[in-house]
Amino acid sequence: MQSFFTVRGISASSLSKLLKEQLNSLRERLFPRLWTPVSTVRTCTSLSSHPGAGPVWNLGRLNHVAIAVPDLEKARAFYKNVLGAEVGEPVPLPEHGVSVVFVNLGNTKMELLHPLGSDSPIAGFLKKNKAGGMHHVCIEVDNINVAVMDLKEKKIRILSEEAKIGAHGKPVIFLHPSDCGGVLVELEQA
Ligand SMILES: [Co+2]
Repeated sequence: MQSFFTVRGISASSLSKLLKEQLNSLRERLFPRLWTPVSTVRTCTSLSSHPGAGPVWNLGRLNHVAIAVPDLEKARAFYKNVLGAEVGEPVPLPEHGVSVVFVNLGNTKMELLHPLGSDSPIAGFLKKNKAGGMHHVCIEVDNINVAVMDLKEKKIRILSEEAKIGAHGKPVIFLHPSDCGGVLVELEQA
């Protein structure tokens, strides 16, 4: 639609086009690296398969951050009494070789892990990190089996052949830290 409003002989539509072009070139100069399309971002709103594109999986919420601690009671007391967090009792999980204290943070939780039994997966970690340290982060996925297939295809190393039942009774996998920016990443079926 043609506008009759003009500024010094320039119509409103060409003025707005001119301004838009100026703004875009300014934006490209100021934020060259941010000036990329965001269409590749996947969210959990679409849980179905995309026809023709093969099965898909989506990353969801941060489920927990796991911290390996050399002294579970001391770590529990720190989060409870010093930081004032909502902290549970220690829970022995012999099938996973750990005792766990859950720290509830509202939007996510932390898990304080301490070795249990002779074959604990975090004993070696504590040997290398005497004061303890961040052991892994756990992110939810909507379809863990499809995630496994897709990640294998993308040459991301997975620490088990297939998903196993994790500490919350749900299937989990662990991705090799060297393929994930130096952090052990656990994916858990939501
Ligand atoms: Co975990």
